[in-house]
Amino acid sequence: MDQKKRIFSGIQPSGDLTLGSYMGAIKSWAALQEDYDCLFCIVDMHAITVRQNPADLRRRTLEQMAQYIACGLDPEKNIMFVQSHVPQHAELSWVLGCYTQFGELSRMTQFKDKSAKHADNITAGLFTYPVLMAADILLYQADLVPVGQDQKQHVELCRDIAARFNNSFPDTFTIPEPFIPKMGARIMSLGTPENKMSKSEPDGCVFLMDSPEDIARKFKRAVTDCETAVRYDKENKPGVSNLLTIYCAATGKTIEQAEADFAGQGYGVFKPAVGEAVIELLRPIREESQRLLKDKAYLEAVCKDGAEKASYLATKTLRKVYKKVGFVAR
Ligand code: AQP
Repeated sequence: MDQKKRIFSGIQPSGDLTLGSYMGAIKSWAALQEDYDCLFCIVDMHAITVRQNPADLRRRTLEQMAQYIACGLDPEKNIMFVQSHVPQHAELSWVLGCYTQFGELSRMTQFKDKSAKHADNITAGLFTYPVLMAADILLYQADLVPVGQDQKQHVELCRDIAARFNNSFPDTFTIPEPFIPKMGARIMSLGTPENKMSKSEPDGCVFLMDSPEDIARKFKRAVTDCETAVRYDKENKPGVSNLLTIYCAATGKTIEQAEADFAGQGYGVFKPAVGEAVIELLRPIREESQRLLKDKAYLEAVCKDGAEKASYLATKTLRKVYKKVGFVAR
């Protein structure tokens, strides 16, 4: 029997998970778990590349595990773990950093964007973030990395680092491929639909744990335009197009069906209907997350079990890497 391909994927606990995190990433991960050998990580070490409140980071990490499970990721089928519980990520990151050029990291657009946003705190960690991401992937010899458009450059760099390392030390790393799942939708902010819905920018975000009342209110206030037609036109009608994308992702309808549903009805009917579809989509996820969060011992056990399984795989790679670069065996 063919061995399943391995996938590594992670989300930073840098804010509460949003509708964008779900529709753009977690929902498609859930569809992959049957056919692939998946590792789903909560990348808390990446989150501290910008300042975090420690109590919030701790709370969000456990909440994120509950939400992964509530969204349909199965801890029995996948390796689900917290990045900082597996110290090999930091260890491999150091070695890979010594095989990465300063110039390569300087060209990363996410570094340029984030350093502009956090101009008072441009840390070495923010600069070397892609090296840690390469370590996350290469540690597990992942074949595929599901990524949004904004992370594609980082996966390209990871491939370059792996190829360079393999060139000096053959057969060390699997070269991973970026993988853009078919179902992934890019969800924009409800307030500024030109920008991505981002969990570290709460304005215009719908969070997975929002109450139905909050969701309804947010959709009623969503920015649209001064026309009345519900029509998909990303260029000229970014707000309405984003709402249509959300409505279709929530209901499984096509854009054409959705446009037909609201033909001649105006935004006063359309916006609350999108809100309603999202309320029903998120209701079971919120309720199951709340149930799981009451069972802290279970969530901690999932994290512990995941870290042990991840660590077993990570140790094999790290041992090989240490030997190849010339470190004396412990
Ligand atoms: N709005 C979105 N639409 C579609 N996909 C999204 N993702 C995030 N927001 C949307 C996808 O989620 C995965 C993990 O994201 P991440 O948290 O590791 O990093 P990010 O993309 O930088 O997410 P945020 O919410 O914008 O976080 P901050 O503000 O902390 O940087 C990725 O696959 C991403 O595409």
